Amino acid sequence: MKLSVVMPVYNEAATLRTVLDQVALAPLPSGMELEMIVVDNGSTDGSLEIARSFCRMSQTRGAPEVRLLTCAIRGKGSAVREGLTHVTGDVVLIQDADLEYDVNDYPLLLEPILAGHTDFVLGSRHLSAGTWKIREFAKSPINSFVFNLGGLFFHGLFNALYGVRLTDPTTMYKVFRRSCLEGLTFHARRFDFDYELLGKLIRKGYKPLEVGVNYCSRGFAEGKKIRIWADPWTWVLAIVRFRYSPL
Ligand SMILES: Nc1nc2c(ncn2[C@@H]2O[C@H](COP(=O)(O)OP(=O)(O)OP(=O)(O)O)[C@@H](O)[C@H]2O)c(=O)[nH]1
Ligand SMILES: [Mg+2]
Repeated sequence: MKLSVVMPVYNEAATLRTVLDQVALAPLPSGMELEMIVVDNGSTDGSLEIARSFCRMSQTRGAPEVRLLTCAIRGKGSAVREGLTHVTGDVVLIQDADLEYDVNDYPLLLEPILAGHTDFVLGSRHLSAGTWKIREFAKSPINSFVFNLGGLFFHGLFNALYGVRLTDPTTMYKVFRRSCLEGLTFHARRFDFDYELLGKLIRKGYKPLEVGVNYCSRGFAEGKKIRIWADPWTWVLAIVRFRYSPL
C-alpha cells in the first residue's frame, strides 16, 4: 500500500519546511509507503527553493519519495489537480502547506480505508471541536464570526443539494482511494475545487466517512490565501454547477 500526499504551495516559506518534515515523519499504518507530491505555482517568497532543497535532501537520505511540480495556472485547485495527475499511490491525501491541521491524525484518516469500511474519508473539524466555531483568528473576532457564519451557509447549501449531512465539507483532509478518481474530469482552479472534488466523488457514489481531526486556524496576517470578498461567489457557483454538470 502506498499513500500519496498532494501538497499545494503558494508563498508558504514560514511553514513549508516544518510541514514537509512533519509529513515525511508522519505516523502511518504499518507497511504503508509514502510519496509526497509538492505543487508550487509561482511562489515569490522562497518556498520553491525550500521545497527544492527538501527534495534533494530526501534523495540523499533515501527518505520518502518527494516530487516537486510547478503549475503555470494560479490557484489551489489548479495545483491540487496538477498533483492528482501524478499520484501513483493506492490512497490519496490532500495536505496544505500550513500548520492548521495535524499529521498525527493520518492513522485515523487512513484506517477506515485500509480496513475496507469505506473508500473516502473526510477529516471533520467539527466532530472533534464539539462546536461549529472552528475558526478563531485571535486578532480579528469579526473575521472569525464572518467565516464561521459563512461556513454554516455553504455547508448547508452543499448538504441540501447533494443529499448528504456532512459536518465539514470543506476540510482540507480529503482522503480517498486513487481509483475513486477514475473517469472524473475537473475544472475549478481556486478554492472552489474543494466543492468540485467532493461533489463529484459523492455523485459518483462514494459516501464520505467523517472522522474528527485537530485544527488550529491561521488568520490573514499569518498567510491565509482565501480572498474574503472574491472567493465565496465561486463557491456558490461551484456547488450548483458541479451538482448538475457532467461528471
Ligand atoms: N500551488 C498553490 N497553492 C495555493 C494557492 N493558493 C493557496 N494555496 C495553498 O493552499 C493551501 C491552503 O491555503 P489557505 O490560505 O490556508 O486556505 P485554507 O486553509 O483552505 O482555508 P480555510 O479552509 O479557510 O482554512 C496552502 O498550502 C496554500 O499555500 C495557489 O494559488 N497555488
Ligand atoms: Mg490553510
